[in-house]
Amino acid sequence: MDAQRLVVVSNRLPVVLGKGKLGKWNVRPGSGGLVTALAPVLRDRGGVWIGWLGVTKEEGMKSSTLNRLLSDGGFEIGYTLRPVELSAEEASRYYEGFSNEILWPLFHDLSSRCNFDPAGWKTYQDVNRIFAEKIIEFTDEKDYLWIHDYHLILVADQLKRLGATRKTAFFLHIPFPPLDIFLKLPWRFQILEGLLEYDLIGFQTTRDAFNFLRCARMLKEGTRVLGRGQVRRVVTPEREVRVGAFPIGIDFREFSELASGKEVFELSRLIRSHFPDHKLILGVDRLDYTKGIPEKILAFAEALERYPELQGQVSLIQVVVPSRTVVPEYQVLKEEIERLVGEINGRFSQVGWTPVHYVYRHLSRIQLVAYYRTCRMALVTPLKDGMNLVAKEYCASSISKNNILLLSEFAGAAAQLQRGAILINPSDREGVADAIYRAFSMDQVEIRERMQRLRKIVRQQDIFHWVNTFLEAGASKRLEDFPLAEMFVPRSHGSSKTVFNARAKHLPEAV
Ligand code: GDG
Repeated sequence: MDAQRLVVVSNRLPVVLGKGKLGKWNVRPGSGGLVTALAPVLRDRGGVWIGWLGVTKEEGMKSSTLNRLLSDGGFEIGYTLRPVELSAEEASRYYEGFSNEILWPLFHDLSSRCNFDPAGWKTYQDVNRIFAEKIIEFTDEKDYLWIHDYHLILVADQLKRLGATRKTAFFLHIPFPPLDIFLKLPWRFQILEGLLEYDLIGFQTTRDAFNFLRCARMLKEGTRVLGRGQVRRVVTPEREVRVGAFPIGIDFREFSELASGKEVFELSRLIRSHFPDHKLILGVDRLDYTKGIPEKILAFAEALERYPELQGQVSLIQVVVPSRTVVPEYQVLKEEIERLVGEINGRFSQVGWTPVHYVYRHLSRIQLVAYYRTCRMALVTPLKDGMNLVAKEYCASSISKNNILLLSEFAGAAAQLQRGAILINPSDREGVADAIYRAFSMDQVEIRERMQRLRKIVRQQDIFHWVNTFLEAGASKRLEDFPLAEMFVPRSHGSSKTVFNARAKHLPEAV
């Protein structure tokens, strides 16, 4: 291993394991914010991605089968996949327990939803150590480690405890809470100290970075924050860490090109034909209480009530993607959403018009982009969100520029998109209802100007911009400075030979 490689570490690998009809295991690409964002970055870079597959040791996959499946998958995507194996108990306490019942709600300012069960804390540390051990096995001191998200805050600390020296950077995809909320965490000092073991810590917004800097100053004695601008230096009595805001972007070109393609065009026509002359509002959310789905449905009902002329004219298509389905709280949320949809449809439906179309499943990328392209308005209502990629994907797919984005003030994306989007407070039901009505009354020139502004920002600050600014801050490198993948064409595709993968030039789009 001569050259420095980019090594991504995240809770989940970017693929999911499933069983086919004959009971044989197979791998499929994964979904979710982190995977959608990072997959195009590492593609063809010949780096390594270390993570858990979402299948526990007890589920009985042989290590040899696992490694074969992953090496085939890695060939196709141009980087190596390295699995971390967890037992059912480890997965449950670390992932469902500590990560998703403590850190997730707390960091989204929803401390009343936290279950501060101390059992999860020990397992969280153990699993972070297991990740650190895998990192030591699969990387060397030259590699650049980029560790992702709240599941893995203690990895740098565990690497140090195991005596390993690595260059480490951490990116938090979710918000970082203000001091008074962070203080509620029983393990606040350990989590803070753990973060301070990285060389660079990246947040989605300056608000999150400032929240963290304040916590560091108040909770760690002798800490000073130096410098100005995007990246600050945090000097503690033991070490120096850099901290900055790096708003994540999307692969704008991919969404824009998909939206212009024939498949999306035809699907878009089909969707339209089911809603003749109706104005369509779109909601796309993972099933999660932070996404404000009930609040959105209630605000839409409020709009129908306050502005009866919208009845028979406007429909909400709400796509909910199943997520964390084993957690009882998420099942309760699903039932609540379904009850609300039923109530509103029961109350307002007319012959030929149903107000809410509810889709509870994972859509293909083509279907998703077809909805983005077709719907006149996207209603994005998180109560709090690190960034919210759906808002950006909607803009990238709005090739006709006749679409309107209504965006929660509490999404990280609001900081970048506020000049083109209509900002809303999702808890203000009447305010959102008024905004929906006003947006549909807006003149075409203003709609186009707003969408053009949005598309420009999303295009300029895309996923490659994000990764390059992060790598420049952390390693004084850009993505292209890491070696291109040297890929061996697998035997089944002909003779075994080495090829070099070249990424197509990243062309700007006229907006
Ligand atoms: C976390 C943070 C932050 C959704 N439905 C389908 C589908 N998706 C894809 C979207 C989008 C992703 O899932 C969702 O991303 P979000 O950003 O909205 O939300 P989280 O999953 O909560 O992500 C978030 C993100 O990390 C990145 O840093 O923005 O704040 O919470 O990419 O396209 N994809 C497909 N079918 C669907 O039905 N194919």
